[in-house]
Amino acid sequence: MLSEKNDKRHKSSFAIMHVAMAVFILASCNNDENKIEDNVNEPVLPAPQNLSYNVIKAYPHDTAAFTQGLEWHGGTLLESTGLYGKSMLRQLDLTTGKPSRQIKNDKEIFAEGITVLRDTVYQLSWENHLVFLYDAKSLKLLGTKNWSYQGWGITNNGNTLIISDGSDKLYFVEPNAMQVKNILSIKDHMGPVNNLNELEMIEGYLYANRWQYDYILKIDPNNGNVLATIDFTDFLRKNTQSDLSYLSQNNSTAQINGAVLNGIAYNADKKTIFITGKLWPEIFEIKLQ
Ligand SMILES: [Ca+2]
Repeated sequence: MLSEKNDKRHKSSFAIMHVAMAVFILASCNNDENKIEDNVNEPVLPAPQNLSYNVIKAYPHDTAAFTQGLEWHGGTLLESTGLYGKSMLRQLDLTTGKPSRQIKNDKEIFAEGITVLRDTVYQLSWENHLVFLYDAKSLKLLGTKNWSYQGWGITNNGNTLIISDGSDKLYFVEPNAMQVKNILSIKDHMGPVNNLNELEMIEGYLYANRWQYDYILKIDPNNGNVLATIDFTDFLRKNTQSDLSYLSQNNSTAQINGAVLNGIAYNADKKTIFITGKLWPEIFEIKLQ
């Protein structure tokens, strides 16, 4: 796309450039950004909106869980946790925060995001280039599939898996052959948005954690434009009932830095969203306003 745009620019005459500049000035004056896009072929996105929310409830969360994926399925939460030797798929008991069932990955696997598509749980791994498939009811391992890129976050739109790899790209993937059908570049008014991590499809829009940023992005799945952000700055400290001193013990900066916002799961029946972070003491249920 970029080279195509550049070619077009090189072919432009001075006359066209002058017209384009005049249109740009006019468009700037009346603040109509769509007009800029139409006339100079240089998309200018509006800054994302800020979506507000209410916190409905807090549930206990295992402070050892390095949360990489969260999914609401069958009336409960499924969680995938990372780190070598500690990676697992678990079904959570929301009243205690403890797993009611857990399936450990082999110690050389660093697990990442999960999603449920047609009663199959797909669990990514970070750099192992493997996707693990489980029966969503029994959590029995069904097999593995190969994946060419890093695995960070995963969701689906009912037919197609949607996978992040830590870049600004989202991969739309046919689940049987794990064949990439489309690659979407995610961008906002400042340019490409990288570090895309845990994902969730909510009412036709993609929501994404961005690694080491305290907000969730709302993305248009048709063009990759960031439409809105949901601000979680200082969210845990403001909303927790727990003592957070364990996150700063032994001068463990790695632990501090690791305990980032990650985990989005949508309960379509209640239209609420579960959010948490790595090593967080709670999972929070929120509702967008
Ligand atoms: Ca999710």
